[in-house]
Amino acid sequence: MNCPHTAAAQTDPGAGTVVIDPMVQDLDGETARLRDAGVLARIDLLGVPAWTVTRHAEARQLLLDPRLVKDIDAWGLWQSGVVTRAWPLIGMIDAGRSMFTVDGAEHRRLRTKTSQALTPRRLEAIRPEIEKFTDELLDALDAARGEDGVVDLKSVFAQPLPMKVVGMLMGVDESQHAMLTRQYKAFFSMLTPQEERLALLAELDVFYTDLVREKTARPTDDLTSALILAEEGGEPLTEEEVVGNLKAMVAAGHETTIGLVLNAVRALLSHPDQLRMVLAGEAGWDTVIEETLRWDTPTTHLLMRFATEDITVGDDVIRKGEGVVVSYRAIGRDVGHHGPDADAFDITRPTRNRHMTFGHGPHICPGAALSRVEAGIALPALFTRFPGLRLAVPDEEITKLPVMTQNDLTAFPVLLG
Ligand code: STR
Repeated sequence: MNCPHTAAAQTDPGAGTVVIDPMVQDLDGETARLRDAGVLARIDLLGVPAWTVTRHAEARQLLLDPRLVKDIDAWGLWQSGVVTRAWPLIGMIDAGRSMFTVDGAEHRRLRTKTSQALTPRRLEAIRPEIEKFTDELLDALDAARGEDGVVDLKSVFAQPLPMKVVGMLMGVDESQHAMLTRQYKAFFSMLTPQEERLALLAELDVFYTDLVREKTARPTDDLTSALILAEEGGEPLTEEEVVGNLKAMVAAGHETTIGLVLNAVRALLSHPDQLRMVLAGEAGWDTVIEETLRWDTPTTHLLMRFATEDITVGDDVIRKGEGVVVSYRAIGRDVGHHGPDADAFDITRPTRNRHMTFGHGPHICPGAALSRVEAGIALPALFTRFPGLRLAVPDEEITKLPVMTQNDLTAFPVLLG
């Protein structure tokens, strides 16, 4: 697609380059093309060239390589002004100073408190609250049934649940959840004009900065307050750093878990024999969660890292200053790692737990355990309450949102049975 917003739009993607479709019309076809393009593939992101890594082993190696950094100032196309804030994907990279954008010792300083707050043990304390949110949303689902019995599982259940959980963790009031849901939907959608996206990011910055100032004046029992409070020996984070971490947590905690829950329900409804196994107790819900994470990853492409030196991968060289994307969907479908049937959903697959959907190395998802707890509560509760749950339309009619980096469904109409 030609992108009128970028200076790079004039350059034709070369032969062998996979053009990533902003409308996400054929995600499986695109994933197969990426896999066929090699271990490292050249991609075109709305007129901007980058590398992507499509294999498990090489992605693992690159994610451990300190020569790849997240600092946008290491990007040649940014330094030269070819990529500007007019590029629709810029918000995925230039997201302010936080644990998402910094490396090395500074990264550890920004991240430690967050990862410590999200260990499986610490999460046990909030399990009852997640169960309560789940029950309330199941009631809401029941009540939202239309005359034809149809209800959208996304907007009434899968979407509000993670927002409530991350809102509680970070101390974001319920009254703001609808606003945040609306803003993130517009942020991720490629149909949103770039001026509008930049405006909403600026509004969100004001919102989060106000929230951090409020918590600084009156700390409460949440992770945002914990990030603000300096502790003996520990170096306090600046206001900008707390704001950056807060917005990273809300954006990541909200958007990715929707995908995990919906994709798991969709996979089970389209593989009724496997749903039967789980309901009969022959396989655990954890097998469904792990196989969904591998097969239908919430994050399709993770933008972006930059080479601070030339890096050789097989026959290719990533030149200093070039950008590298990690294509988690292609990696989950790596036949070299998961076997020749990698494109099949199979909860009994031996490599089911050996996916890399949460990343690897220093930036590995700090919310991984939280998302597993959320899905581990939501999925069994949903199928226990509504054993006759089924899709209200043929599966082929379910569409993806026009979001290039996330794997997100437009809606998920169901009959509760
Ligand atoms: C969205 C915009 C913003 O304000 C802050 C961030 C930082 C964290 C990012 C988030 C982004 C986009 C979705 C990400 C998340 C971290 C994990 C999540 C990339 C850029 C994933 O999809 C894995």
